[in-house]
Order: sequence, then C-alpha cells, then structure tokens
Amino acid sequence: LTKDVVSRRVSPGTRRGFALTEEYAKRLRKSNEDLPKITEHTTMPNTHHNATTLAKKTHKVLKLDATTVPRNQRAPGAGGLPVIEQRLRGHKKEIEAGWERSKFNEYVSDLVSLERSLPDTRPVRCHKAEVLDSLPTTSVIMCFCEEAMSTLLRSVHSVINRSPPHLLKEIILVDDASTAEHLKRDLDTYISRFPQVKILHLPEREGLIRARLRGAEIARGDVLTFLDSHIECNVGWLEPLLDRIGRNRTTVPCPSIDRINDNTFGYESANENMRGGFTWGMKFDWVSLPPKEDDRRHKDIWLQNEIIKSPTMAGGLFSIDRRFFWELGGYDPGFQIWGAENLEISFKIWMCGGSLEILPCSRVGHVFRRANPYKFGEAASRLTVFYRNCIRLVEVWLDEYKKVGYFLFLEPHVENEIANAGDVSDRKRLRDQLGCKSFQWYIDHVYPELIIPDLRAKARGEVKNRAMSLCVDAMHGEKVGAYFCHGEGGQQSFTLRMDDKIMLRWFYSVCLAAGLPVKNHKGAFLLTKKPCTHPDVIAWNHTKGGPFVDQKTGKCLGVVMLTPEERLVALRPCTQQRVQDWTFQNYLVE
Ligand code: UD2
Ligand code: MN
Repeated sequence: LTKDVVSRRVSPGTRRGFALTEEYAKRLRKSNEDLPKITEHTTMPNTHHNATTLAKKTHKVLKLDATTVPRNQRAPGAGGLPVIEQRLRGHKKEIEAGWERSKFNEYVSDLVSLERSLPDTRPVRCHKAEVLDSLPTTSVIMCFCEEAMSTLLRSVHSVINRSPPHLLKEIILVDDASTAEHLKRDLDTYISRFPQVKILHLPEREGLIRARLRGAEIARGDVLTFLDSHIECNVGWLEPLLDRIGRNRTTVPCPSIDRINDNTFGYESANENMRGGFTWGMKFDWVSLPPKEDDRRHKDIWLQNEIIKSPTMAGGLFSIDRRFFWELGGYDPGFQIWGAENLEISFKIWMCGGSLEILPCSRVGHVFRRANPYKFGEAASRLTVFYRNCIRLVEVWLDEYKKVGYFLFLEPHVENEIANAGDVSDRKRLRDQLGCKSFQWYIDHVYPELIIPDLRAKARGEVKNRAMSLCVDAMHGEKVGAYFCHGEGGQQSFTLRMDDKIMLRWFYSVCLAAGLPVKNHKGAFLLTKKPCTHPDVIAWNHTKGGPFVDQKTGKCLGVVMLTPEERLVALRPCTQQRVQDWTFQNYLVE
C-alpha cells in the first residue's frame, strides 16, 4: 500500500471547479515532502480522539477491495486511467450517438470494465483512519432516469464490491420512468443475481427529488446513503461516512467527490481542500477553505478521520440517519425534476440542529455532465423548473435574505414564475414546528465568509437606448456591446449603484470602465469591465431617460458601429441627441 498511495498523492493543480491557489499548492507539495515514510508500524499521536470516543472500540478502515490493482493492466480504463484514443478509431458514429444519448462518452464507458480497479485517491494519512467497530447499516438509494446501462451497473458493482456486506442493508434503484423499455428488462434480469439490490420502476416521472423520497420510504437501513447513477465508489468509502453518524446521528457526511472524466472515463482525484458554498443565484458552488480552517488542517496533517465542516453539499452523494432525514421532513416534494434540493437540505441540516461535513477519507467518483440526458417536461424548460424550485427554497428558508435570494429581481421572467412555484405553507409550518434557527444564524455561524451584496441601488435592469431598440450588453470577454434587447436579464442586466457606477447584474462586483480609444472615431473610448473599485471605473451623472455623462471627462455613453455586425458602447463627445439617451428598466429612487 505504502508505495502506491504515496505516489498517487493529490497532484496540486487547477481544474474547473477545483481551483487550488498557487500558494496553497506550494505548501501542499512542501508538506508532502515533509511526511515521514509510512510503514504499518508507524505510530502517531492520536490527536483527534477525545475521552468519549476513546472509550469506544475502533478499527482501521477495512480495505475490502480486490480490484485496487488491475487484473489486466491493458484493459480499457484499468486503474482509473483514461481510455486512449486509439481505441476509438473508426467508431465516430457510435461515439456521437453515445454522447447524444447520455451527454457523456457512453461508447467509452461501455469499453470500461464494470468492476474496474481505481487509484486510491485518499490522502495518505487516511491510511490510519479508524472507525467504530459497531457501525449503523445503510440503504443505498440510487435514482436514475435515462441512465446508460454501463455507468449504472458500474455504480452498483462499485457499491457491492467496496462496501462491507454487513453494513450494506440493501441497494434501492429507483427507475424514474426511463423510456427505454428493452433496457428495463435487461436491467431486471441482470440485477436479479444480486439479492441485496431492489429495483423500483416508477410508473410516472417524478423527478430526482420525489424519486429519492420514494426510495427512502421503503428503505430499512439505519442510514440512507444517496448516490447518483454514474458514480464509482472507491476503496474504503463507506465506513468513514457511517462512523460519523454512529458518533452523532445529526451529522450528515458527504464523501469527497472525485471526477470521472466525461470523455475518457479517467478517474481524477478531487482537490480535497474545497468545501460547499452557494451563489445568490441559488447554485451550489465549490469554495476554498477559509484561511483559519486551512491552517488548522495543515498543521494537523496527521489528523485522522479528518473532516471539513461544509456550509452546503453538492447534493448527489451523502449519508444521513434515516430517522433524522424524516424528522427534517425529507425533501420538499414540491420540487420538480432537478435542482435546489441540495441547498434546501443543506440549510435545513444546519438550521435545524444538525451539521454537514465532507470527508476527504471517503472518496466517490462522479461523471460531471454538461447537459442532462433526460427531458424536463412539456410545460417548462430546465431553467424554469430550476427557478420554480429556487422560489420555494427562498420563500421557506431565507427570511429577510429572501430579497437577496431574489436574484429574480432582474430576471423578469422569474418574477412571473412566483405564481407557478406552488404553495409553500406546509414547508413553512414544518420549519416552525422544528424550531429551526434563522438564516441570519446560519450566515453568522456556518458561513460568515458569504458575501452579501448591497441591495440599495438607484436603478436596475436593462439599459435601453431611446432612439434605437438596442440594450447595453456586457457580453463575454473585454468588450461591452449594444445589442437587440432580449428581455432575459443576464448579460443585459445592470445596476446603477448608489456611488453612480454601473455594475453587471447586481451581485457581481464588476463595473463598466473606460477602455481603449476607438480607431477612426475621434474622441471615442470603448467601454470595458473592471472590478468596481478600479480607478478606470466610470461614475455617471444620469437622470431618468437622459444621457449617461462621465463625471470625470464629461463624455457621454454612445454607440459605435465597428462593422455592421459589431455594435459596441463607447464614451463619446456629447451630442444632445436622442441616440445618447438611455432608460434603465427600473428606477428605484426618484
Ligand atoms: C447535482 C447533484 C445531483 C442533484 C443535482 C441538483 C452531485 C454529484 N450531483 O447535479 O445529485 O443534487 O445537483 O438537483 O452532487 N434523475 C432522476 N430523475 C430525474 C432527473 C435525474 O432520477 O428526473 C437522477 C439522475 O439519473 C442522476 C441523479 O438523479 O442519477 C442526479 O441527476 P444528475 O446527475 O443529472 O444531476 P447532477 O449530477 O448534474
Ligand atoms: Mn450526476
């Protein structure tokens, strides 16, 4: 074990969603060098054990897995290596069809063994992690909709192969009305060889949230462990999760989520120095550990069974005491299809007496997809479904921060959705009955790093030209354009702040600033985007429906047409003409 694990240390680097600061990467490399060579006999002080846990009997995490070392080094994907391109030659059509169907490289997934070996991505110190001898049992609940057979079965195999059998009460597969009939039959036949696997075919599409509830209703384990249907559990993944609940039933642990590459199916170790946060657009977000927490972990590199307290969870993978889950009222069954349930349960866990953790010593890989392979229904788009779910979440849990949570403010079509989000009085009642703490408490005690945007403003919304039907458009990259008003908010929504700067959306601290001179347009300067504190950021004089005048140069906001396709906004000498007049969608102070 020693050699292997040491050579597979977390490689510091940057990956989408897993950013490591350069400084931290350096420290991590340094600390890795500092580690003594480990042998089975190395004894290190038991820093984490307090008096009560010492009294309980513990053992090192079981290493059941027989497939850590590939049986066939050359099998595709063996050892978690990416499938090489050579294998794909001449299969372009099938590969494209696979992507179309599953939104990941299904052809490649099909090549990879259902029981492939994986690199042990746990930090080296986990090798000494100890867990209670007596642990609660778990039901594993896996919902799926239009899932590829190979990813689904590999998920199931990985749970069976890498979980101590006496702790795995059952696996409950919930088929959320997948449409492929023949797959259903094949699946039932295949699954029938595993007595511990049950499969529930829902007659109607419920969405992942209600599908999970259906699974949870029939579960009999002490603990519910939810997993997505395109995952691979790694060696020793389960015991650390159950250990945390065994010690305290209101603790909700999540494994560290490794990444299974959606194209090559290579297994990539996650940066374990991140935790869960959220944006005011109510999206889950990975954030780096606050410096204090980071230092603590760093000093204590030998911290065993280490944990990261996390304000939120990504949503897909976690264990929770079954009774505690129901005491908290499960999920809001009013949530449709996908989204927002991850923040709902996160807020609820913290505010109603529990705590949420990420365990770097428990690793599960997940295929992160860029799109969904399933439909969102006739009535609503993915975005609309998500907004409706967010509205329910915000209404019930955010208290006076509801307004901030209503990023909706500027997204006109979202305001229309409030009526469609459904009644939430039951959920509010539940919160009262549970006697949960306030959202302010959550921010103060759980997530003090959260940035709360200043809601005061002079005006908000799209900035529309009065002579042409054009709106200021933040676009992507450096430039700022003038485009047809699309009425969708997004890049066309701005805030005129109390300090007279124009900020993108209303929560980004990025403002419109003066940029480069425009060729062939005398005295004109392009606009660009800079952090709102930057000296190039422009403060404007503006009255409702009139020009925007740069307080420094006295120039006006105008449009330059560089090519028939490219219209940009610029600072130009003022002309007193209507083409330089603009209206903000909402003026908040007269
Ligand atoms: C993330 C979570 C996911 C969920 C979601 C927000 C991880 C790794 N994943 O998105 O678990 O919390 O955020 O809602 O944290 N499914 C159904 N019925 C449906 C739709 C989906 O059963 O109508 C299944 C699907 O097959 C999958 C699971 O639910 O196994 C999660 O869906 P996803 O993989 O599309 O979500 P993901 O990973 O993008
Ligand atoms: Mn997923």
